[in-house]
Amino acid sequence: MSQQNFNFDTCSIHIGEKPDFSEGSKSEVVAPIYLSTTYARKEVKNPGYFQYSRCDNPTRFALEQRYASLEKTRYGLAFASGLAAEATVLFTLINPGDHIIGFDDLYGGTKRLFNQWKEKYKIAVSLVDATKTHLVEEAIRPETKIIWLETPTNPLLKICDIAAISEIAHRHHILLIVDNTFLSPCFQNPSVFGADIIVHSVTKYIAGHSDVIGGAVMLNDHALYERLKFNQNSLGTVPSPFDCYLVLRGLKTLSVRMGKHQSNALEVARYLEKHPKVAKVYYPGLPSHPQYETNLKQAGGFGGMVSFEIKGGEQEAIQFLESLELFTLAESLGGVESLIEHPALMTHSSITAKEREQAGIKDSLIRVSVGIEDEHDLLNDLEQAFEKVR
Ligand code: P1T
Repeated sequence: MSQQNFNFDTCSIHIGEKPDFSEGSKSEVVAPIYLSTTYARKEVKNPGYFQYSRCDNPTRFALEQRYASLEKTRYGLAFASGLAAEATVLFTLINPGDHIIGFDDLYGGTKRLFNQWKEKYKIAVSLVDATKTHLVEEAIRPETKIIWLETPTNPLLKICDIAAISEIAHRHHILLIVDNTFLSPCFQNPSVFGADIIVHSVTKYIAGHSDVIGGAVMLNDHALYERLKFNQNSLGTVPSPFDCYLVLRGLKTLSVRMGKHQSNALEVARYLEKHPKVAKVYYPGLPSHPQYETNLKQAGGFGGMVSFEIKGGEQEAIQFLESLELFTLAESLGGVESLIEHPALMTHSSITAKEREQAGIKDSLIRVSVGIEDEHDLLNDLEQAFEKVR
């Protein structure tokens, strides 16, 4: 049976880690961590496939094959962080004078990167509310090179229509990039809906245990892959072999983890929706979410991220966050443990107050990465913290 025909759960365990029965091999079931930085050659003019570990490394090679299989693309590339992946994509595609269209509710670090590029290379960036597809088309200029989306977005969990925006992008010869971190390839494959490049902060669900910083890029176009691979090497934005091993290991349980993240998140969202001290809940799995139907159309799940506005403002939010005992007050998301944070003061503090206001990130907003602990323990912890808010 060809590996091409395997389904998601099988790919997430096996692709890239096929035992090698050739003579002299140890036929390992788990990919070894190849630490050697360089590879010997017998003849000066005749190197083997592997030469120097920044260019190619066998553990990374195994991971890159798995990335491609999970996102249903031809190619996968592994990076040292989500932002290293993003910076390599920008470096490859964007030249001075170019124009980028982005969703108005992207991760703060992505917006900071755009802002740096804007100042240094004199490019233009338009951030639009991509839940309204027509606003994306209206923002297009002759010099627009890429459209950059997240769906759901970080932290307001807005959803956009990938297929509709992809049709617009391609009609105007623009590349569509989708950051698929929040749903992971377990619940959504943007390439199936026409996205040209998929990026991930592997640090989150893909690695899944809050012990690796990593990034990924997946795509189908061969020429573009060659350019990105060239820059992955020339910029040196590669992950270590040990990190690649940890991600290969974490990926084996991705779909089991995502199922529990999601069922716990739904419980938390329903609980919050009924709570008298909560002003608003953002979760794509609630029928009250404004783009609930769009998400259903393109994704197999809603994920484990929930955001909400507490009644009051910054003071009440801080009081609540500092009263929690099981939820850990920390940036990041997607690990097995529940994390909680204040976007305006934490993950999105790197953008200006004006940008936060435009995106709708209020001082009362709290973002929850719902882990895979027992749901009753999670709800009890939220309840005791709400009781401490005056
Ligand atoms: O942290 P890093 O692996 O470099 O990934 C950056 C990144 C990219 N895209 C999305 C959607 C992200 O959420 C992130 C990182 N986000 C956090 C650290 C956070 O707490 O939101």
